[in-house]
This record gives sequence, C-alpha cells and structure tokens, in this order.
Amino acid sequence: MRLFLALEPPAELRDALGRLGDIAQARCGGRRMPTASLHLTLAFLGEVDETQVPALRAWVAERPIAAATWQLDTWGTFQRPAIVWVGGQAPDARLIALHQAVWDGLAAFGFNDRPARFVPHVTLLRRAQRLATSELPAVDLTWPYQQLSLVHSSLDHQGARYTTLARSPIA
Ligand code: 2AM
Repeated sequence: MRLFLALEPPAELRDALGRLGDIAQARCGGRRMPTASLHLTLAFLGEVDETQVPALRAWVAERPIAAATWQLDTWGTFQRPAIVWVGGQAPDARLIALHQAVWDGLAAFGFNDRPARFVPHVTLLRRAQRLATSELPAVDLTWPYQQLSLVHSSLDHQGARYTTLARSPIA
C-alpha cells in the first residue's frame, strides 16, 4: 500500500489553505486538492508491503515529535508535474530537523530513499495550466504542529484518497 508521513493542518488553517486553493485555481487552472486532503509531506514511502504496516503504525504512535510552528509566507511552483504550492521563503530549521529525524527513524525499517533536497510545501493545485503566482494575494499563515501522521493514499474514481493510519502522541 502507498504510504507517506505528513503533518496535517489544524482545521482553521486547513480552511484558510483551501481558500488559497480556490484563489490559485481561478488564476492558474488545474486540479485543486480537496481541502480535507491538504498536508505537508515529510516522507513519501511509496509502495509498502502490508506486513510492515503494523510496525510503522506502532513507531509513529509511540514517539512524540518536537512541537513547533511553521510560518507560510510564499507561493511556489514545481514545473514538473505543474504543481502550485504555498510554503516558507526561508529554510525552516525545525522542519528540516524533523525531516531528518523522520528519515533517521525510517532507516531502521529499510527505507533509504531520503531525498537530497527537502522543500517543505503544501500542494494546492496539480496539473496547473499556468504556473503564474506573482499576482496571487500575499500568504501569511502560521502552522502550529505537534503530531506526525502516517497516511495511506489509495486511488478511487475521484483521484487519491487519504486515510490516516496513525498519529504520534502529543508531547
Ligand atoms: P506533494 O507533497 O508535493 O503533494 C502523497 O502522494 C504525497 O506524497 C503527495 O502529497 C506528494 O507530494 C508526495 N509524493 C507523491 N509521489 C511522490 C514521489 N514519487 N516522490 C516524492 N513525493 C511524492
């Protein structure tokens, strides 16, 4: 099954991100991510054998992460595959440390596809027709986080559907 580790936004922030998704879609076209699915990916695991899932769930459910806040203040795009996102202009030391800690932990399970570069972002649009963000309104959002989520991505007729399998304890 296809799994990833992510931070899930608190409800108010999720709604604010969804509103930015609407604004971005009006300008850039493409497919807007459903508000309920918005997240920050920390580690994409890809296809994981079902036999590994109980141990991964337990690992996530037993270890608290360092609570912190992330400041979102910019729009960004990835040319391929035409993604429009929001994130932070400056590298965020605490998110980078969390990303490293997560991948250090994953190594014990044999996951070694740690990406060389980590650009924390929340994808709002996929397959955008115009990667033009200069006239979009300024982004100024604060994301307080305290839990890591293990998420299952499955495909149905509407696209990817996310189900949270485990959350880390709140410290
Ligand atoms: P995204 O954060 O840019 O949207 C679930 O599919 C999540 O994992 C998505 O949010 C997506 O990134 C990320 N993801 C999907 N496929 C990926 C891949 N091949 N490599 C890295 N991340 C991927």
